[in-house]
Amino acid sequence: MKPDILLVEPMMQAIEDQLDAIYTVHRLYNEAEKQTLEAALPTIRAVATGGGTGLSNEWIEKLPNLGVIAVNGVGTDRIDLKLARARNIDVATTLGVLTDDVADTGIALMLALLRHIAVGDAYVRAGQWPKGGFPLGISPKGKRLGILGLGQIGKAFGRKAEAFGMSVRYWNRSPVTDSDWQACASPAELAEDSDVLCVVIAATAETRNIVDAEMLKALGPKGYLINIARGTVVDEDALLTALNNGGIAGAGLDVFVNEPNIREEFFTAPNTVLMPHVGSATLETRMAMGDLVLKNLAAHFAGEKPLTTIN
Ligand code: 8YV
Repeated sequence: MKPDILLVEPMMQAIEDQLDAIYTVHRLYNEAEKQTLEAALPTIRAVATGGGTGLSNEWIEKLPNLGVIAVNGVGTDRIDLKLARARNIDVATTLGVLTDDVADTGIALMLALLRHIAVGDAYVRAGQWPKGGFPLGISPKGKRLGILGLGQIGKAFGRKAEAFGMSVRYWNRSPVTDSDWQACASPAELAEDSDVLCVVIAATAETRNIVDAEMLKALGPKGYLINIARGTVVDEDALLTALNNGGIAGAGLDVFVNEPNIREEFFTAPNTVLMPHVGSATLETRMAMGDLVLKNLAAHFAGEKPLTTIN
């Protein structure tokens, strides 16, 4: 008998094939399957889900024998970790395998913003080139990069930005002992001391809207914001106001509140580059993430603690 698992959102076909070979997979993202799930709920001992999707308390309550939530990502902001612990449910992530690709997404957003890549592409396609007048870009060389949240991804972003000649400073909730970069005393001080502010901080109740109107003001009219963390860590009202009023120079955003149905004001906001939450979305990394999800599930069903349990 194959064990029953619940798959909340699609994974790569190659990974889903492996899941199907080992488990009876109930797909929550499949409307027809969702309707007939009731009978299987007590038999489900594991859930695989995405970082941006998580698992609601309502679903945790529906699964009395749940023992592990294997997250295909590193974000756990959509999972009540305390409730999971109280229920003896391990929450395991794909810590470590997506670091570089998420940081690369941030670098790509930054360069796209500074060098008008998306605008330039549209400009050439629209036959505007012969008319001239394409704006000059901004060089990253010699600019100050501020990293809000110096975890693995923040450190990778900083190292990559140094290769472009940027100087790095950061703010982190707890002291960082293994970095020579300058630590700033507060998020606002970091913003004030940055030309580009990269947000890579974990989304928690404490960091909700941490990038607020005050921080954007500190970043200033020449400052650029990059968000590769979660939409909820930025006050979107304040951000849209700052973009529209020239309060900041621009924003590169991979994450938003209420994805994928983001606020339509972003579609027309000036000096923005928008991506559909693709930080870790490369073939190689999604394969590595999927493999780790498979390993974490296998560990659980072998009676062991999943290696990358975080709660
Ligand atoms: C993925 C993420 O897009 O790691 C995370 O928390 O948000 C991303 O890597 C997501 O987990 C895939 O569903």
